[in-house]
Amino acid sequence: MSQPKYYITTPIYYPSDKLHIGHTYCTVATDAFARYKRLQGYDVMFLTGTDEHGQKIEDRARDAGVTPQAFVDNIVEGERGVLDLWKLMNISNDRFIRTTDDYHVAAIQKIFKKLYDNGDIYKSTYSGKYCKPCESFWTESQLVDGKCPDCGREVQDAEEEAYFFRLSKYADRIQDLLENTDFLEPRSRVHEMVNNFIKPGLEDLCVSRTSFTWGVPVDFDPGHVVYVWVDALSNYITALGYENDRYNDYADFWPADVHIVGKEIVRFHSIIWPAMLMSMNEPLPKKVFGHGWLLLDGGKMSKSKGNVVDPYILAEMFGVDALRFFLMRTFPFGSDGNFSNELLIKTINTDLANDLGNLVSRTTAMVGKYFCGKLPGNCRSWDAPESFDIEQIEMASALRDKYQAAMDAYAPHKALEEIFKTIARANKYIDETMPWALAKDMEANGARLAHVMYNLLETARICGILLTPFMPESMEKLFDQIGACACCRTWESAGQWGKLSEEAAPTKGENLFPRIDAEKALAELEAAAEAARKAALPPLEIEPFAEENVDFATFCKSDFRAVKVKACENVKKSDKLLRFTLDDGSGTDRQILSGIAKYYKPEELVGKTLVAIINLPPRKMMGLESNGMLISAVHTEKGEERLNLLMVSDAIPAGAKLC
Ligand code: ME8
Repeated sequence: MSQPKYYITTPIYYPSDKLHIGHTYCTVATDAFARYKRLQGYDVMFLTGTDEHGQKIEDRARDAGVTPQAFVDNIVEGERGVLDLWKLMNISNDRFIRTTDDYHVAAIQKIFKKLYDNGDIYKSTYSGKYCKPCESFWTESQLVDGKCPDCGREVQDAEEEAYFFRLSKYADRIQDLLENTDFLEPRSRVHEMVNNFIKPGLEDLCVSRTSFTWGVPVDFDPGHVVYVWVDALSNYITALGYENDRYNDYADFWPADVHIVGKEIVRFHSIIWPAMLMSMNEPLPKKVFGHGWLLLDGGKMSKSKGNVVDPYILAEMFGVDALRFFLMRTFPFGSDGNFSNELLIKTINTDLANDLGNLVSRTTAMVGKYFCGKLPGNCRSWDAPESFDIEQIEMASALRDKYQAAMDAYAPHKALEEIFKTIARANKYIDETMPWALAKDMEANGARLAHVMYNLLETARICGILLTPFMPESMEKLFDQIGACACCRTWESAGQWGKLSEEAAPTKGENLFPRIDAEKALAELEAAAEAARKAALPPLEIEPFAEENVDFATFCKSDFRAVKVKACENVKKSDKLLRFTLDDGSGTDRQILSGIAKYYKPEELVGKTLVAIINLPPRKMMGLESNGMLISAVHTEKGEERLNLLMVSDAIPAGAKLC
């Protein structure tokens, strides 16, 4: 019998910045579903990739002084780029598409032409706002305070020639699809789509642009590039070989079983994408699932807010599996959730180090201690089971079905909750059976103790199988420690109590999930976040320019002179002030106090020729009189204020006037 097929996708990522924990959340979830289906015996196609066209990328590349292709290549393939991150996170995608791949670009041109030939794409004019200096078109909603979001200057009304897709034609069919099928989940998203977008009237969609060039060219009308969402959404079929010869899996895998997407792009996947497929007469995906966002301090993470969480740092500190587990265990998949380092550490310590880790290490240690690592035969059954024996066995035996129901409902957090209830039950079972008391008289209680151990190992085995999609590497270690052979690591065996061989030889191995010292870890994370915040700051900032003019006569009143430093010392009891004794050319020493001790050592300034304004009224500081002010240049670098005293050539005599 041929294996059933299963096709699952993640959104393809914009490589405009490095990916953060929010992106990782979506891909880890999809990976867990893909692994779950493989465990069940499906022939899975799991697709992810990158969405590399559009004005944003073109602009970012220009800012970086590189070509758009070089820019995206660096974020996708470069060090700690998208590919590196998915490898680190153990993402098991079967295919990776880049929308700049030649086969995809050629297929997009064919798809655009197909929509055009079907009469669903027509030429018209797109009206928007235009910023002349930037040569950029903007929509009303993209403006910031009514001005260009890039340069802040005034914009003007403008029109550009563009192609439009007849989205309005499909409004009724899409409303029916959303309301009367389970195409879109969770259900709450259906109301949002219908009420916010369809009922107010679905407008035709602008699907080509002429104001930038970084996109797939419309081959029958030079100067136009295909709208980035038409390009991006089509990845789900071009990656299977639709309208190209690179792959040949369309017949096998389309329609997709599910597109997993974040909530803000549900609109594109549940309205525009089905309309495009309807126009092309292709089957619709079976489901779109819109997950929630990981929030930080109640808001969405974004590079511009400087509040992104770096998955590399977390994976390196806590381990890939622990991070994957935390993301899926903690946040209900369809809703938003607040990320915090405290929560991450608490979850790892409670669930993994305490509950699961302890269950495995205590059990394998006891088998080692009481039975030299080998249980006696007949340990599977027991003639006079206690109520807690029965409860433990029944709970573990029923676990797979409950888990399956939760996973099939896209509720991985519920599947994990069931597993951890079973693990908590097993730890309680140790307290109830008191193996250490039984071990005091092995002759009388050895068989009973062996049965208790078997029940614990068997519970760990079943939980281990069901945890594999979430923590693949750690569960391999768990299986090795409890002595589970290949045939009792399968999906089928997770539904069968008693599959672990009585011949199994458990060994206590390394600690699967070491306990985290929360205080130390939080301090390290805070230091790493601070370093990242600093790195994200603009490299150089200067004071804004004065808006008001001074008249020339006023300016001429300021008397700037070259002064030579005769002596310089720290002012007692002040960590800010330096006291300068200056030759200003008058024949009498001038004293100036300056709050620059943070920037200079007094001795390094002696002999230098500086600039001072000398006709400010005298001022007292720390009991000393200051007659004037030394001129310095101030700017900010990576968030830190820098100051440089203005020093001029020593050839300039003391007292020379600056004008
Ligand atoms: O949207 N929490 O790409 P993208 C949870 N290229 N998920 C988050 C998140 C967060 N804090 N931040 C981002 C795009 N995501 C398009 C997709 S598909 C044909 C084209 C999720 O890189 C976001 O919801 O901006 C989306 O599903 C995914 O990361 C990619 O976002």
